[in-house]
Amino acid sequence: MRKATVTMKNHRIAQLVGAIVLAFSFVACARVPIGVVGRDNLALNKPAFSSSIENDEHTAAQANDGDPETCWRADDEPEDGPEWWQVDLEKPCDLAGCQIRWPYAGKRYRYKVEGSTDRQHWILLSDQTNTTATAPVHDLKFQQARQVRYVTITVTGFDEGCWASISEVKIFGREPATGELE
Ligand SMILES: [Ca+2]
Repeated sequence: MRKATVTMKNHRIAQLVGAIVLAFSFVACARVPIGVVGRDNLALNKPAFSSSIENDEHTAAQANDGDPETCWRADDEPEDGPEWWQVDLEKPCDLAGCQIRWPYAGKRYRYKVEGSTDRQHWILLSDQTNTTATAPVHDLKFQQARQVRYVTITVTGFDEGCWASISEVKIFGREPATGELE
């Protein structure tokens, strides 16, 4: 009889532990975003262009070479318009957002991000022309960025003491399909 009672207690304890494990599993799963933003950086080492470069040590390609220590830097010559940096993702992608790393912390960079399928018609992906952010890393979400192949970041203004320059741009797609870029 005593043995039967002990066995019953063990069974109830096992049930209780199982219920707790199951509850934690649900909580853990609920916190994991599923298939919304791809992890791959679609811009990494893709063809890059810019309105100008300061010198060969700061080319457009250095803003998407995966190295936060290298950067694209525009020249300081008067231009017809604002300086810009552009990447060709080499195929149309549905984009979720991007991350831009600016060279200097504590400085305001004002800019806009635009996307295009054909390099002719552009849509505004993110308007930061009035931003007051001074953090070096900006994470931006795109609402309607479908079939975008080209992404351009146009620098429209910056604080004194810095200039049009970007350390690194990462671009993220929607859905796990981002891994199909090979
Ligand atoms: Ca870089």
